[in-house]
Amino acid sequence: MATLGAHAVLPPPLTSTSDPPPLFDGTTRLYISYSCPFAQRVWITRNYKGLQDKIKLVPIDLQNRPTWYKEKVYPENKVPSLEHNGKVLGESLDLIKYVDVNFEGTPLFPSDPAKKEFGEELISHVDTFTKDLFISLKGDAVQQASPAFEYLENALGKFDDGPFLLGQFSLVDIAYIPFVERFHIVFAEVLKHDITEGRPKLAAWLEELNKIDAYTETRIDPQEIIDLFKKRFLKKPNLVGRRDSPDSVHPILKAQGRTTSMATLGVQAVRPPPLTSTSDPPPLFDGTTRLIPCCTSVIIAPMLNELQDKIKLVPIDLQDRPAWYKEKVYPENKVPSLEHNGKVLGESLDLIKYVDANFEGTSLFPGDPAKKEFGEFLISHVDTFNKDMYSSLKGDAVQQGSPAFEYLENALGKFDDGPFFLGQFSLVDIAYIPFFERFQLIFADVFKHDITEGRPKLATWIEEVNKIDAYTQTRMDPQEIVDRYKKRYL
Ligand SMILES: N[C@@H](CCC(=O)N[C@@H](CS)C(=O)NCC(=O)O)C(=O)O
Repeated sequence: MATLGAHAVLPPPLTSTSDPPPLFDGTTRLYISYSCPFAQRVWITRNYKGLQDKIKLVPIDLQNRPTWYKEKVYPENKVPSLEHNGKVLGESLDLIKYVDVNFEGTPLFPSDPAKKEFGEELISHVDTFTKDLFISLKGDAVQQASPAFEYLENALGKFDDGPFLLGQFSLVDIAYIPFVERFHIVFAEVLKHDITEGRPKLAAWLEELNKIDAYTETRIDPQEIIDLFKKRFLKKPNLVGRRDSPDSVHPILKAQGRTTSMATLGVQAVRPPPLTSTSDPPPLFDGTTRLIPCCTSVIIAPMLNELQDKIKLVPIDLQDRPAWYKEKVYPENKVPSLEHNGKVLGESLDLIKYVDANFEGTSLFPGDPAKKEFGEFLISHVDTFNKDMYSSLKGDAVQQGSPAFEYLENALGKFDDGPFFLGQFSLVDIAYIPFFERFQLIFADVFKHDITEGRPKLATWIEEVNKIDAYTQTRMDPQEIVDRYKKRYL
């Protein structure tokens, strides 16, 4: 991800075994910890004013702090601190003003008296604001934190010459954002609550801030924030309870147009339970057509064709696979497979075509030669698409995944008689959607990146696909997808 990529070029933190820098040699040094929101304020200020060459960043490892930091640099032993002109200064709110006034670069505090006064008021309120947020975590966080976010929403309405707290970007935004960023992530991930919901100004503010490199370069991995909060601030059982509450709707579910969680949809309830190593085999080759499904793609076709009665769904538990599956059903021992007319067939891309061609119901592949050709081409590309996506997860995913999504965006421009790849919904959409669904979740959840941003056709496509019951019925719980991916790929 971009933010992690940025860290790659940043210096490693100094630890208890690191030598001190040549102190008081005339260099201006900003001591920070990469994960400290207070330090982040000064770091953003330095970046925004373009002072990268003037103020040297010295990250230290707070968990394994060098003793010379307290003894020789900053007796308070906290970050941030700034070594400048033979002195060391601390306190982030003082430091952002100090850097703004004493260094070159765009001034970050307005001179207009009304803005100045309101700016001072907001800055003097920020400690109360953060304290209220931290306290909210001990109770019903969503409810108790609400006044703090409402305060910001109201403050954002004060000046209308820009989306920031004083209209234009200023030290006030810098004072608030490191904390809002953390609570935004934690509320979304842990409490399944989007703090920008019903707060359009807050939403716009975050969106605009996320366009400012000086800030985005200072962000840390959201997972690190979640882990830290879980460890330090989120031990209360009522919060853990909320996580699994069937009433809470994951923000990404909402983004996908779902208004209720999987649990309340009862989707799992109507699906037969997966067969395990202790389950008896079904009465094989008795004339029943059985589909052993995997990822959702191959289930969709029968659903859409209303073939539920014709094709029996037999899920198996891959983690605890019945031995008879390999021995008697499908020697490849993979899913999906289809038992039909005394034979067992495999390979999802072949199966979707097979089901489409050999069963009744709406045809899912167009007869038009141009569409047919492009459809075949897109289907033959889906494995490459997936491979590219999986390898992007190993690097700077947002950047490396981009060409694959651009490919889809372009493909969606080919036929204009509908929002799908071949205009109307077809096997091509079915081939891509299960993977797209997963990557959309992972990118949103892990990399805080909306893959439909700047890709209007892709946004419409996913919106339209999400209206198709045959597909939505096959979706898994997003949290399960995210957890699995994190464990396996990230
Ligand atoms: N009020 C200070 C707070 C700084 C602060 O608490 N920093 C934390 C890291 S986020 C720290 O250095 N903690 C180390 C300690 O307290 O020993 C400021 O705004 O700069």
